[in-house]
Amino acid sequence: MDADWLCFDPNPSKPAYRLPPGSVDAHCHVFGPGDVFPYAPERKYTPCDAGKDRLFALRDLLGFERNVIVQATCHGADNRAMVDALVASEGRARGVATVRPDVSGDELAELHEAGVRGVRFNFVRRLVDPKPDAYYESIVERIAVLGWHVVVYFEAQDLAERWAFFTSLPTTVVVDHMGRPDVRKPVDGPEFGLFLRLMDEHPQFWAKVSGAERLSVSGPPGYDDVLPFHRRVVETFPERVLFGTDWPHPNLKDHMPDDGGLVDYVPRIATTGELRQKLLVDNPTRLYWGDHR
Ligand code: 0GY
Repeated sequence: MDADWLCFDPNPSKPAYRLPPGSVDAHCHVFGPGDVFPYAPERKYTPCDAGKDRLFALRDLLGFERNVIVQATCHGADNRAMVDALVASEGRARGVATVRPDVSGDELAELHEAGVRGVRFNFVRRLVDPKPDAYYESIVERIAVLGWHVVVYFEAQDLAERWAFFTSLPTTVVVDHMGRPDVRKPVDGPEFGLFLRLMDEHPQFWAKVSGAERLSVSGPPGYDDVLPFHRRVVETFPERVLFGTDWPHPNLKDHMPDDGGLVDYVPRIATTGELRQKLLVDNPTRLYWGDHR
């Protein structure tokens, strides 16, 4: 089956901004190739093949040293493509997996050995059919003992409904793309205010200041409408933010970003060297390469 969204930019630019040594691209994916690692039958979209070799070439071009590879819904709970990339990275990538409650202890141990340090719960309705809370709670019981964290992906309008569940989680919780704010609304308004309150009142929450290309209405090259949201989170919670390219940008239908341009966006949201060191190096190193056992 052909991909039903745009393919990633095959010739991204080399960024003008030079990333600090040890920088981590903390949100990216590998897809397939589908003839080796088939896409999940229950998937809601079929991606372009975007394998590990392309990801590692992009890492080197952009100036990152490491990656966090996040399992996407098109591969379901079959983590083989991601694990294959982790092993091939020789310690330069960590992973976030999708597992089901019946995952065995041996499977979890193998994932840990390969470099997985978290599970992802996706609540975006166009991507998955969400399950009852008990489903996710039974997974958390299994992974918390490994020192893993939970990554959640949801849309801003669903945060109030999920608040009690999210804040009951006993692990660190990382929020993808800052909980997808509607950037046509004010950064000081009630919708984004609820997300900022979550981060403020619950210090176990972290945020990925990623997804400019998918949250923006004004679009490239500046993503000027997303910028104040990202900057607010970086400046308010500098110890609990991560940045990722989101390569290969699944489900974008209007434009594909230049990944070099996304790196050049970083100094605009993290405006001092100290903030950039935390965002790009110290925070992801602590969360993904620290000893959480
Ligand atoms: C992202 C965003 C999207 C897709 C997924 O798991 C996924 O399929 O996360 C999206 O469509 O917004 O971060 O990859």
